[in-house]
Amino acid sequence: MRVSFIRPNIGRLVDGPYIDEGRMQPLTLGVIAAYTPPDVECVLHDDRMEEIPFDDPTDLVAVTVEIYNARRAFEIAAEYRRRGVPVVMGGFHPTLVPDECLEHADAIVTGDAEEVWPQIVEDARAGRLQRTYSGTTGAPQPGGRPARRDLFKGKGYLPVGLVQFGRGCRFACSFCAISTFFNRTQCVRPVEDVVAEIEGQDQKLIFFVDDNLVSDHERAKELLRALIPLNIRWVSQGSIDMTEDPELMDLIEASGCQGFVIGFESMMPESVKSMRKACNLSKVYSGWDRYQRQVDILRKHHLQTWAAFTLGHDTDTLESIAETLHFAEESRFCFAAFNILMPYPSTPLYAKLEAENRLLWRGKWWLHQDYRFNHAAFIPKNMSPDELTEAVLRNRLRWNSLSSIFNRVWDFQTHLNSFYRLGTYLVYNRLYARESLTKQGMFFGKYRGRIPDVRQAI
Ligand code: B12
Ligand code: SF4
Repeated sequence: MRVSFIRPNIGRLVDGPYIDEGRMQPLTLGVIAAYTPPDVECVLHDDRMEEIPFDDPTDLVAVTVEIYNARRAFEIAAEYRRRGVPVVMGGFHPTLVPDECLEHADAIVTGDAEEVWPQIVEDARAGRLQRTYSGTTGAPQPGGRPARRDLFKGKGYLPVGLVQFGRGCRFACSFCAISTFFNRTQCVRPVEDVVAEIEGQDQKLIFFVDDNLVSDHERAKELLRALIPLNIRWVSQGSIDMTEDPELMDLIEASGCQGFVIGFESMMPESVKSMRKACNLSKVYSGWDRYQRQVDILRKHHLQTWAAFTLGHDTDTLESIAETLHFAEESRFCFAAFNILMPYPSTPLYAKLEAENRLLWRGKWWLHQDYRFNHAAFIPKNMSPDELTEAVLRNRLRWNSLSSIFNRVWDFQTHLNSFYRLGTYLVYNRLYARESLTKQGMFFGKYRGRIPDVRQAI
C-alpha cells in the first residue's frame, strides 16, 4: 500500500508554481508519516515547489489543510477523487470548519492525528473509511516517535530543523485559532524525547514550532536547562510576558536562543484589552513605554526579535497603524510581520464581526475566487477595508525597503553582536522581504494570469 502526503500551497499559477522561497520542512506530514504502519510506503509532495504527480499510483491521499490553503487543498482533492483515490483531510481547517471539508474529502480528522492515524490507514486498506475521525488534542508524538525526516531529503527546504515541544497556549486572545483548537491549554512532550529528536538531526539551527514555547514558564525552564549541553542555536514563538521572569530570560539566552516571534499586535492598550491578550497587559510595567522596556530586556539577552502585529482592531486608526511601523523601526526589530487582522472561523472575533454584519466575501474569504492574500476581509471601524489594506501594505513596503534594513542593523546588542547574527539579519531580511512582497495580492487556488505588482498598488 502507498500513502501520498500532500502539503498544498496557498495558490498556484496555471502554468507553474508560485515558488515559496521561505519554505520550511512540513513537520506535520513527517509526524503523521511516522505513525503510519511500517509496511506502508509513504511519499511526500509539496505543492509549494513541486508538481503533484496526480497520475502516479497511490492508494490513499492525506492532505494537511489550513485556512489559507483550503481552496487549493480542495482542488488537489478533486483531482485525486476524480481518479478514484480516497482523500483524507486533517489539520486546523477540518477541525474548525468540518462540514466544509467533508464536502471535498472522503474522510476528515479533527484534532491530532497520532492516535487515530494507524486505524485510518487500516480502514482505507480494508475499504471501510469512515467519514469523520476524532483525534484528541494532547502532547505531540506520544511514545517519542521522531518525525520521518527522510521524506524531506532533496526537496530544497531551508536549513532549519523543525521540532515541537508542546501544542497550544494558555491565553485566550479573541482573534486566535489556537486557543479555540486547544481549548486554552498547552500540552508538552517529555523533555528527554525532545532532546533525543534534536540529537537525531544534523541541523545546527532548530525552530521549535510551538504556539507559545513559554506559555508555562516552569515547564519551559525544564526544557531550556536540558538544551544547554546540546550547544545548539534555536528560535521559536513566545509571549512577551517572558520578559518579566529574569530566570527564564537567563535560561533562554544560555540555551542558545537567537530570537522569538512575539505578538505585540498593537501599540494601543485599548486594542490589546479588547482582544483579551492578557500576556501583553504587563503586571510589572505600565504606561506608554511598557513595550519599550520589555524590548530592552529582549535586546539585553541579544535576542533578534520577529515582531508580529495584527492591524485593524476597532480602536486602530490609520495614524495608529503608521505608529506601529515607527515603533518597530525604533525598536530595531530583526523582522516584523504587519498582518491585517483576519477573522478565522470559530474564534470570538469571527462571531463578533458576523453578529455585527461586518464580514466581507460572504463570510468565507478563504474560498472566494476574488479574495487576495493580505487584503481586508471585514469592515473596520475607523477606515474602509481598502484603506486598511493599503495602510498595512505601506508599512510592509517601508519595512522591507533597503533603507529600513540598513537603518535597523545598527544595534550592537543584537544584529551586530556576532557575525552569525549579522548574517542572519542580512540573509533572512532579504529572503523574507522578497517572500512577503511576492505573496501580497496572491489569489487562492489555481489562478490564470499575472500576479499583481504590489509596488504599484499604493
Ligand atoms: C510552524 C508554523 C508556521 C511556519 C511554517 C512551517 C512549515 N512547515 O512550513 C511559518 C512560520 C512559516 C508559518 C507561516 C504561516 N502560518 Co503558520 N503555523 C505554524 C504552527 C505554529 C505549527 C505547525 C506545525 O508544524 N505543527 C506541528 C505538527 C506536528 O502539528 P500540526 O500541524 O498541528 O498537525 C497535527 C494536527 O493538526 C493533525 N493534522 C494536521 N494535518 C493533518 C493532515 C491529516 C491527513 C491528518 C490525518 C491530520 C492532520 O495531526 C497533526 C499531528 O497531530 C501552526 C500552529 C499549530 N499549532 O499547528 C501555525 C498555523 C498553522 N499557521 C497559521 C497561519 C495563519 C500562518 C500564515 C498565514 C501567517 C501569515 N499571516 O503569514 C503563514 C503562511 C502559511 C502558509 N500556508 O503559507 C495558522 C492557520 C490558521 C487556520 N485557522 O488555519 C496557524 C494555526 C497559527 C495560528 N495562530 O492560528 N506557520
Ligand atoms: S498568546 Fe499567541 S498563541 Fe496564545 S492565544 Fe494569544 S495569539 Fe494565540
